[in-house]
Amino acid sequence: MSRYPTTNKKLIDWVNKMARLCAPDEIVWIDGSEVQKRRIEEEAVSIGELIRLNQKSLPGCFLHRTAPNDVARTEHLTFICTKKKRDAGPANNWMSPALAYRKAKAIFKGAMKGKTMYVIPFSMGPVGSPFSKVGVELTDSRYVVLNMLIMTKINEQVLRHLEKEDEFTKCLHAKAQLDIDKRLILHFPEDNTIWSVGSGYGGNVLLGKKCLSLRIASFIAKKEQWLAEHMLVMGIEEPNGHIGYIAAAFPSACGKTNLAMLVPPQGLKKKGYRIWTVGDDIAWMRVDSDGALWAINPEAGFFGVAPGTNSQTNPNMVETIKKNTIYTNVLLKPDQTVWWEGADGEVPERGIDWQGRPWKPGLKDQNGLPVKGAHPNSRFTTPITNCPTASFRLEQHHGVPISAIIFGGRRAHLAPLVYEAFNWQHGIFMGATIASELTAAQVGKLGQVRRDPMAMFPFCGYNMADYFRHWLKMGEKMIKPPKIFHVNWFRTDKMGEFLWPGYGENLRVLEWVLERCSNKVEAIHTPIGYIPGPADIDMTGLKLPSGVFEKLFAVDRDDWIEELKDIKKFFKQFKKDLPCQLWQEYEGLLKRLKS
Ligand code: GTP
Ligand code: SPV
Ligand code: MN
Repeated sequence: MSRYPTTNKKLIDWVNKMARLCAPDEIVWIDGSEVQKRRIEEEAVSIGELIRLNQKSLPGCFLHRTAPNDVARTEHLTFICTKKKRDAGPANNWMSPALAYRKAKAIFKGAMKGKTMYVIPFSMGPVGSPFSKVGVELTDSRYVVLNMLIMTKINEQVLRHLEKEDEFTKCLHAKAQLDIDKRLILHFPEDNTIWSVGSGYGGNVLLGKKCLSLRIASFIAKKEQWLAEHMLVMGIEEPNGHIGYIAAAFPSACGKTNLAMLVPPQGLKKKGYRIWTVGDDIAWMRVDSDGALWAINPEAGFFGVAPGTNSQTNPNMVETIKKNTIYTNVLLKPDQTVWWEGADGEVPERGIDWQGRPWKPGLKDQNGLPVKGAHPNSRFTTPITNCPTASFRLEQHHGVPISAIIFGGRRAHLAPLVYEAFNWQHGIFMGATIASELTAAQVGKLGQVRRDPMAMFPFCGYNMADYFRHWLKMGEKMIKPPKIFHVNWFRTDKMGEFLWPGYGENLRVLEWVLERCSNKVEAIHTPIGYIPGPADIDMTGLKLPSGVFEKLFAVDRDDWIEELKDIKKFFKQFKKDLPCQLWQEYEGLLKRLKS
């Protein structure tokens, strides 16, 4: 038998070339088998890369700790390496391909000495679907291998596909010294290549996720006329059996996972709604022959935020992560189970924190600040098939038809609970002007508001001005484009308390969204878009304090005029490249606000 499970010469040559650079002791091809997975788990446990959790209460579950300086995506070390700087655009860090390869080569050189290089052929999306893309990741991390086994499709079919078609995304990863000064996350869209070195954190190293499925895929999607988006996809089944599917883009740690598998609140339960989860982070969408927009989730698992996950906020996720789950940077309890801030049950009396240090409640650091048991960006990796609400259409090659597109963010002030765009072009302006407060999902200043168009600011693999133009053009390709909405679950009162209870209650808003899509309900015209009338959101079983509903939907003209100044500044950085339609929308909004 050949040394390789493939005859794809391009693949074999590339693996050998990268092996010469990284100098591993051996090369192991990952085949997706249970036997091989078990062996890698054993090895990871024996060298301390994973901790086996209590197999009675958490069968097939493990804990992993990353280096303390390696706990979130490092956007300042993430680059788009196109030949021309203009093609990366002002919203991306850019490096010339020649310099990027040279810099990274110096770090990759010999980085796998004494280690194994794993070769992971994977598919994003069902193999053979017109949506799907194949990649191959080379890595020296068993943690990456085991996560990729959950997050992507790895099996015989992928290799068979590579026999017929030799195009694939070349993904190279090495932990190297895990030194932040020698860390680079490089994308070469023109070469269909990703190089990531010096990190062991999810978003930096599970290269099928943000790197391939958003940055590289968005670049391909523009060329091939489809959309690769930072969106959840969910179906809402009405009692008559009709399922309305929505796609929603919120920035990192702003509620996609939670919305994608919500449980209908008490008051709406009797209506008999049922939720179907298609995806919680990424959507690939195409216009099909019927002129409608269809979406798939290219991922096979969730890489979800742990803190705040409990039976009240997200009972479906609590169920999902009971087995075959890898926990990262959470607290280890004495009974070998796990805990995080906002988990179910009592706060444990003691445990081992995410940095491997003894922990107890009330612990303070040198500055007198509380020490968290779990890192705020601690996460779990878990198969979507574990999820009680997993859609029955996950394997369908054409995906699901999208009725509504929703944009949103974390805005303590300004943005109402929900408003609807007047039309597609206005909706693109709405998406292009999303702003949100920074969260623990990225290294940076927590709470600071930044503009995050379509929640893609850190993930667009090309010039965002061209990206906006692409969105505008996609609207023209559809016979009946989805309606576009904006939501904000995070508006607060003067005390900083959330005005809206969120989570399952968000279904009340989605109900209005779907009713708007099927023209079942009227709306009120405001300068920023349509909002629901006071009786149009079903509030059965939910009592908001008096005046709160009005606060949730208030549109403050002065605040919006102020906001437009920031939008103008943001748009201006794209200079002449920004589509004129967005300036038209800007002027239109300003005029409506001033009239
Ligand atoms: P990424 O995986 O980083 O892309 O994030 P995500 O958008 O999937 O965010 P996720 O659903 O994991 O939510 C992140 C945080 O927001 C968690 O701490 C949640 O508890 C909180 N959250 C989610 N939905 C709501 C909501 O409706 N209201 C409020 N107040 N908080 C929410
Ligand atoms: C995000 O930050 O948007 C995530 C987690 O979904 S990561 O995969 O790390 O990017
Ligand atoms: Mn995300």
